[in-house]
Amino acid sequence: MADSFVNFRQLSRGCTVILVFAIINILGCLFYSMGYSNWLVLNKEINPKPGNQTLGILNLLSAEDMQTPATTTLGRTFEKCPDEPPHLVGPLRVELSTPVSLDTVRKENPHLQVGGHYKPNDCIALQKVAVIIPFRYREEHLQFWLHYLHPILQRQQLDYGVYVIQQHGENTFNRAKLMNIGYNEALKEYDYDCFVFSDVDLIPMDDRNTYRCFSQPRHLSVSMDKFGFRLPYNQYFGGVSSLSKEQFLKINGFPNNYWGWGGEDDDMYNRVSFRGMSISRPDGQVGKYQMIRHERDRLNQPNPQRFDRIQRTRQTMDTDGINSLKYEVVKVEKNALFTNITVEVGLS
Ligand code: UD2
Ligand code: MN
Repeated sequence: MADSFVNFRQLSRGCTVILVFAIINILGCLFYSMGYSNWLVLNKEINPKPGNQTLGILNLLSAEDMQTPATTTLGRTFEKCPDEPPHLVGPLRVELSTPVSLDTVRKENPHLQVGGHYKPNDCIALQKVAVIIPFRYREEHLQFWLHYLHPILQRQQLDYGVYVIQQHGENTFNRAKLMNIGYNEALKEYDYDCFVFSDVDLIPMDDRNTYRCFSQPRHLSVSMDKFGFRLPYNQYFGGVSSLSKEQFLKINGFPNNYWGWGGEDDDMYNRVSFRGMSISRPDGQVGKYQMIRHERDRLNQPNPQRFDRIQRTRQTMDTDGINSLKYEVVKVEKNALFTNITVEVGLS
């Protein structure tokens, strides 16, 4: 009897232990599933996917989200940036008498990534923009450009990179070919969807002039001090322009055969209109620019063939452009403020 009593007590103690263990388990499961489902709801609200009603971790993260891990952390998915960036200030004062050192510009822009890249850290940029600058022997202009443009492009909440395409050697300058090279080289690095082509000496005087692409090719530098803040002629497309990847390919890019100063911008205008597109522009206030004063460069004299060439765009544009581009990269250097690509463009 005493033995069976002990056995019975041992048995009931064993049952209690099992029961307590089971309760802990059930509570644990309940707690976990509540927390887990809250996490799912949170994600669904922040990143609603219409038409996709299946709940599951993988379904909540689209392929696009997975390709941009910097903007997506577990349990925290950012919204797209607003159409109108909230920190723009409008008209800007541009002061070009005192040079700014690259060291100063670096300190002014602590959020840049190597190679002169940036993307907003609190929203997903609407476009991925490569800014292409044709360049040779204009160091002081480039310093001003970087000093003014980096803060503007960051306020515009762009996912952008700056590419300075430097012509190697002492041959005649070829601005348009350098633009094509910039397009090609930038795309090797990142999946850009928009390309802004800018002279190194042009500083915007209003940050509402967004360096992005529009439904039609864009001419951004519409009112410049050097032309008395007016458009010199309606077809004028020089200075700063933007084209989406599709628009650029539709016109076969820039011409490669304009050596020396002039004409290549008019050829671009022709290409755009021959492909049935029009030019979009900001208004005269938003499109104000200052050009850093300069002399004509020694190796960029006016191209005497330019008048003939712009008469023949229709015949030449299909065979002269991004599809016929040939060049050699001499070196690629990445510094804190831009990616410098030195290229051999060949002879005129
Ligand atoms: C006008 C146009 C420009 C282009 C050019 C004709 C404006 C504001 N710009 O510029 O877009 O159509 O006429 O080709 O009207 N560069 C160098 N090193 C050189 C030479 C040129 O870096 O030795 C680059 C630099 O980015 C410069 C650009 O090429 O800003 C255009 O050359 P420019 O500034 O001498 O010509 P500009 O002001 O007449
Ligand atoms: Mn100029």
